[in-house]
Amino acid sequence: MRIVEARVIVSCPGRNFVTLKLTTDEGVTGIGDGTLNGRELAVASYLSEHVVPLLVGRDPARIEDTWQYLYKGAYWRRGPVTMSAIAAVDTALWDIKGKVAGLPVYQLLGGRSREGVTVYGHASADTVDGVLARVAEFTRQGYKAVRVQTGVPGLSDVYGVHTGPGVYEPAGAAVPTEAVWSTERYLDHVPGVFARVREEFGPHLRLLHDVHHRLTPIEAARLGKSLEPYALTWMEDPVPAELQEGFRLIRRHTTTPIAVGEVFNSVWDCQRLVSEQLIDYVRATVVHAGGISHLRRIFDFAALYHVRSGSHGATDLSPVCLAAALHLDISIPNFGLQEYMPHEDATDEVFPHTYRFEAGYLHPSEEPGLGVDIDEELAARYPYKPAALPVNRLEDGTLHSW
Ligand code: GCO
Ligand code: MG
Repeated sequence: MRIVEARVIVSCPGRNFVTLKLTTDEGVTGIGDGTLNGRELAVASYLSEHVVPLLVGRDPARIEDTWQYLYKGAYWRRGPVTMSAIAAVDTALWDIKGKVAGLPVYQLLGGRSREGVTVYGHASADTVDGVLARVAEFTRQGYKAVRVQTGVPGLSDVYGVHTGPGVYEPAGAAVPTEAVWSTERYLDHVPGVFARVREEFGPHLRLLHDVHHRLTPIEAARLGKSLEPYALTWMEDPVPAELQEGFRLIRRHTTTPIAVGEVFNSVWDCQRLVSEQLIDYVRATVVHAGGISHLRRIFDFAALYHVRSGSHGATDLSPVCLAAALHLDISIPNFGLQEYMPHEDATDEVFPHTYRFEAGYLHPSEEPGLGVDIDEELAARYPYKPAALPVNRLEDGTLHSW
């Protein structure tokens, strides 16, 4: 079998997505997600200019060899653009392999290790009362784990607080919008929010919080310590993770578990964090970490050190990425949690899929391959719209992490 066509599809059904579609001489197709929020066209052009010409004529069965060919063959290794492009190819090849075998991809990865994939939902609101109502809705829908984010008094626009039904990341403007950030106000506010949530929902609901890279190690240590009475499942991205040694300082001070990795692209980005047991969950994802093949390598490495998976699953990753993540989640031994935010209807229509949510769990598709497709005609009706993520500035105007 040979690949005869590779097409890069950029579409904006609610938000921008980059999808690679491969077709073989026997008419089998496979798709992979290559979306890098806010930098989509860099991956689209990397794929169409530098990767597509190398794929035509290749044997789609040779997944690992193709991965190595694109990784080592580029000479310039790693980085989000390269690794998202490789991920798109890798995911599409697993899709093809599953279809050829007549098996869902998780069967090719070793089969089921659990009955369902436990997911966490996003409860957010400007006020604490508002967020309590949102958490209650999630528990009614059967969620076992909920991420809690609220507004911070004195700050008008804070990461992770939904601005309306179905609206998530405000990647709306071509030029980033700017918000004002105050670490002092934030650290003062957050422990009280979790005190209220625990008081209302008791000890069993799993609670998470995303710090979104905005603290220094000692500030994160203080936050982790102040959250200990509320037994969080994880505190996410407490500091930017370029400085892996920084986590030693956090670890010295708190037993609040730590999840990191949504901006990681390779096993090398988490090598020290994992091998020194400085984190508890690794949040790398199929699309940004080199596809199913490389993410499985990351999870296998993590398993040696009692680190579990906690894959990123925001709506800026397409349903193709989520479908692929579920095949890994159901099969790996060290699964932790999967982030889940339902996509908007327009996105789901462009990417018809057969994974499903039920009572707090997602279930991967049982169809051969990934069990997700792209409706190209519909996709063409949603042209690309430039959209950047916001930036944060401190009250004095200094640029800060968003
Ligand atoms: C999460 C992430 C997202 C990112 C987004 C960036 O935990 O879901 O932090 O909210 O901000 O994926 O594009
Ligand atoms: Mg996050």
